Amino acid sequence: MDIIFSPDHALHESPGELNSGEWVPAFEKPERAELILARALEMNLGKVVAPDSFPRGAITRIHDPRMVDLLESAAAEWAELGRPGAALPFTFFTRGMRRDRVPQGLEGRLAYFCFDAGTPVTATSWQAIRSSADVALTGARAISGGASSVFSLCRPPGHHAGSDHYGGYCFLNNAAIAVQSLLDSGALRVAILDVDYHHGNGSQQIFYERDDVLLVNIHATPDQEYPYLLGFADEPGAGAGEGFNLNLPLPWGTEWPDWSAALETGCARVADYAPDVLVVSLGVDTYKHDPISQFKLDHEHFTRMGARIAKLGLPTLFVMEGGYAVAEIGINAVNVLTGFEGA
Ligand code: SP5
Ligand code: ZN
Repeated sequence: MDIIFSPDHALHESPGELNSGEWVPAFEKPERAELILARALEMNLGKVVAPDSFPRGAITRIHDPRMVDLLESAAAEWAELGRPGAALPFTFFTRGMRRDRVPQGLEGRLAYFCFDAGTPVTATSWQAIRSSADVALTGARAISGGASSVFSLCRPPGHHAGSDHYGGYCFLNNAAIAVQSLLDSGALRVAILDVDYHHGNGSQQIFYERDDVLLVNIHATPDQEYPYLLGFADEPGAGAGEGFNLNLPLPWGTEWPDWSAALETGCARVADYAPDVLVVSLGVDTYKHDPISQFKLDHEHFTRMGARIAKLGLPTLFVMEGGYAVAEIGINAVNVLTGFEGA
């Protein structure tokens, strides 16, 4: 399968993050994408294709234009105020606060649109963020054009970003932007299978009231794990979208037998929905040595995951999300893809 990749991803590099109360080097770093690409080439997965530039309108089909503006200008505004480092909020939205007006100042807009302290905007982040959306959109267009599978090697990742909020190392929801472009190009129903260790809260919020997108999420239970405030089992979708969201939360320590049972459940739901296209939000932070995660999958399980997904027999767009065991991220991510192709 083709690999859509842009070297511009490296323009986003977080200066560091808080982990258990300590300032540490960022887990989401440029090496991740470079090592996945190197492994994909080593395994002859396919040819590398540069993304095209898509109009901003493809992004604002999903995201509030005011948030897109903020991501584009935050770093320059931050510097103009004489502040060092990257743009980060100090306060966050909570119960009882106003959601009906966006404050004028930069700090206020960051507080309004950003939901965590792990997602800084640096001077060159926007170009990387935009390129990541273009990588997803280029993959979607290839699928619309008849490709049976494509790997969009997105970085930064996207599934934590909602229509009007960003966080969790994610700025724009690349998978959701791709899904909307698939629908706009003629697909009637699209399913998202999110296998990242963390719940894809952004994707869920975006599609929660829609029946043209089925979202299946397999992830660490929010009772124990980030993003904590969404991703429980009793979130079936609402309105027209009722029945089109399936959360399969699992406890810390989950190993392959329980994880693959959840995958069976999820795949059965996808098959029942009979979508025109499947988009896989591909995180490999379920790996047993992931530094911020607590599932116990090993290399071979990623191969089996890919083979099971292939059995659905659907045109499939893989969109890269998380995975922080950097030394082995290439093996794990590419195992899913070769497992898919070998099935
Ligand atoms: C795309 C993606 O995988 N985003 C993940 C964002 C997670 N960020 C915060 C994780 C906090 C985990 N705390 C772990 C403490 C271990 N010492
Ligand atoms: Zn994750």
